[in-house]
Amino acid sequence: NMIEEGDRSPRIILIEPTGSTAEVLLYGAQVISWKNERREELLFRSNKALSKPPKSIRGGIPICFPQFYNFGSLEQHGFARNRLWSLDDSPLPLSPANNHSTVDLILKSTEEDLKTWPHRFELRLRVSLSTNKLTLIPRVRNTDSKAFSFTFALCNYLSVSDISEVRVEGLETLDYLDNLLQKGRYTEQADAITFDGEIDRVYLSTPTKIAIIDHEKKRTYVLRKEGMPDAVVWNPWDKKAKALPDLADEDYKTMLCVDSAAIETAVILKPSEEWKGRQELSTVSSSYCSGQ
Ligand code: TA6
Repeated sequence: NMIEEGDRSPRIILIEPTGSTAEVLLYGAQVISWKNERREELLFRSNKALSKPPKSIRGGIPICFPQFYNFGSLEQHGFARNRLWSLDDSPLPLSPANNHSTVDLILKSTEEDLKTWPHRFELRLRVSLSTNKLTLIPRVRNTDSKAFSFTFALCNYLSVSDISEVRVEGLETLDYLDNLLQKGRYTEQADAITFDGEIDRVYLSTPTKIAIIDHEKKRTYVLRKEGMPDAVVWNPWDKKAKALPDLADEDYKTMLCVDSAAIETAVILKPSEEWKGRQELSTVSSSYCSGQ
């Protein structure tokens, strides 16, 4: 076995016929790059990212499991993003069209993990790349003899040209939990979400489609999700960015996290049951999107 425990370098590179690419680390099953056919990077990744495990890289698409946030004795956002995953040798069937641009990864509970989270599980992630589209399919199987519950998120660090010019559509009128305010539910009043300060919210039971519109780049990211009813919206803004050791002071201007998540209602799995989620990130030019 050439892969050392904790080594962050082993990665899978997906390439599809138009030349777009994605890079997935075995460490955390973290997608750390997604480039379109013009080789433009679509995911934010911090240049100050700490290069050594156990901390996952700040950027790309880290996975939060078995919890989002930091309740109890489990580490913040769970341990899945800080473990070395393996290639899954028993994946879901694949359509021939996706054969060359898909990777299936798996993380199984270890004896060590059972000490902090005493539930045996198999967590799988399929990453598929097609023209203008990156699809992630997470699955969790209960391989234990008792039921367990978990919360989950795919944290999409999107690369934007200027956060003050970004608009998010699809979350208006929804209820949300606000990590910056006192506990409780709030209701979104704005027609679309724009950004002029720190934001850290969990929008609840969102529509399956959310659009993140980058006016300056004339690019719109469309996030479609299933099985993950909530959506986290996070930007640390200047003060919090300064406080984060793995983020440069100005980085908050060019990133926005919009996560697919199951947070408010934990997923409950009985023995041998499986949960499956799905998210598709795609890009369209904004002119095409307007009026939709
Ligand atoms: O809602 C997003 C969030 O939970 C924020 O509170 C912020 O801390 C962010 O995730 C990053 O968390 P991390 O553990 O990756 O530093």
